[in-house]
Amino acid sequence: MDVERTFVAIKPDGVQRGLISEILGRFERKGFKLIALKQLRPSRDLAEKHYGVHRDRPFFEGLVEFITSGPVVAMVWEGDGVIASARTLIGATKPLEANPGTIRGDLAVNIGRNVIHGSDGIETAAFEIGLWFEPSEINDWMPSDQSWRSES
Ligand code: DAT
Ligand code: MG
Repeated sequence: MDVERTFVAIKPDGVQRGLISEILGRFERKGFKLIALKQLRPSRDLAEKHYGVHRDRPFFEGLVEFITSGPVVAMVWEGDGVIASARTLIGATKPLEANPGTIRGDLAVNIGRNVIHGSDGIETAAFEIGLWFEPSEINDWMPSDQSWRSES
């Protein structure tokens, strides 16, 4: 399994509902490594680029309005297979269809307020990390228990 990096963001609803520690804790306890973290209110330009693939969808305008409505907690997590695993931890896009045990399954009911974003593939992850973070904001560090964090 390759060491990957993925972009994860707690959306304004997650921040305002006081779910930051709950969500961060799930990634931390899983064993992934946090290598970048900041809180920011995204600009419209950033939001439109981030959700560019959805530009022609009917929900696009509402999505951009929502994600720019307040602070977001933006993160980069690193680890073996972290891109797909983060998506598993997050759960299905529609919270009512997300499995119990997932973040959306446990903490959300509304597709337009589904608490968290996670990159959906290798290319998207690289694009989103570069969009949200300067290289100098990403910390390459070695936890003392690094060898416990991989499969072999
Ligand atoms: P995901 O966030 O699971 O990657 P996505 O990339 O398909 O889902 O969509 C991005 C976000 O857009 C999603 O988290 C919530 C919103 N969204 C998606 N489909 C929607 C819909 N049918 N109605 C309203 N919002 C929607
Ligand atoms: Mg997506």
